[in-house]
Amino acid sequence: MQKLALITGATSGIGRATARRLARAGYDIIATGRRAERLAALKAEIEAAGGHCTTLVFDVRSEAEVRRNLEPLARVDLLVNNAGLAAGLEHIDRGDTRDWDAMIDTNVKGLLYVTRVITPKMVAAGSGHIVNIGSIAGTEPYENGAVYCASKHAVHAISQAMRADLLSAGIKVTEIRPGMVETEFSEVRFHGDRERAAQVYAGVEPLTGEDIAEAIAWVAQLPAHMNVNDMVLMPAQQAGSYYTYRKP
Ligand code: NDP
Ligand code: 8X3
Repeated sequence: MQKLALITGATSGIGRATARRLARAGYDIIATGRRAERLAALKAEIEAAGGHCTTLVFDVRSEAEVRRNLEPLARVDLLVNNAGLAAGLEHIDRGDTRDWDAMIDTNVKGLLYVTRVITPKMVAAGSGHIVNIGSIAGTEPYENGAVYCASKHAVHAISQAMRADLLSAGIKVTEIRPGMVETEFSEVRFHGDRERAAQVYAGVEPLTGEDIAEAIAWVAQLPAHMNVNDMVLMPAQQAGSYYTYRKP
């Protein structure tokens, strides 16, 4: 039977690259996100290359939308919980609480809503693999990033706990925790300020969405008895949240 991969946040960056990569690996793809046109373009691209892609347009922050879209799915072999964002980069006394809500509602609650619908299907099937996209921010909190870092610390804790919860059901849980990846992430963080976003990557050769997709495709194809629990990936010029070597 054809394997089915569900990827949240497939309209851009890591999620879109993962949908393309897993389609090339032979998965049928369910690509989700809020931007319908981008999902339609991705579907056309995957199908032109001989793959299969279904698209679902919904906001992971809405439990009702998540349930309406995902409950009808018969089965999912691989769930990539990728949808997420950073919004703002401010000291705690100046942060915008709307940014905080967006990050917590998307990165934490959205991941939980999706997981709550998909895991019973995997438990019933007696197999499955969940890949949560965490971050190095999930273990290394940095100045100006309290709420984003808190949301990724939550993903780190949830990943470890759900791995234990799902162990006896034969479901693997992998957390992929990237450092700097050049996607639309910084543009979103700076509310559309492209110049400021470009500065994040100045003097560095960052990872790409394709690099992370390669790692996801690798962990997904390991033999049944073998799991990667936690994978940290960084550009060669980065050693953690606090250390980046920028070429002059
Ligand atoms: P992008 O901004 O390029 O992609 C984010 C994706 O998430 C988009 O497809 C977007 O789709 C989706 N998304 C955001 N909010 C929602 C929502 N409310 N409902 C549904 N989908 C949503 O960033 P990245 O690819 O870099 O980010 C992907 C993940 O990787 C995030 O969880 C991020 O925290 C994590 N990460 C990124 C790093 C980086 O340096 N780039 C490093 C470490 C982790 P749409 O807007 O169409 O809904
Ligand atoms: C994204 C990487 O360093 O901006 O999670 O937090 S960082």
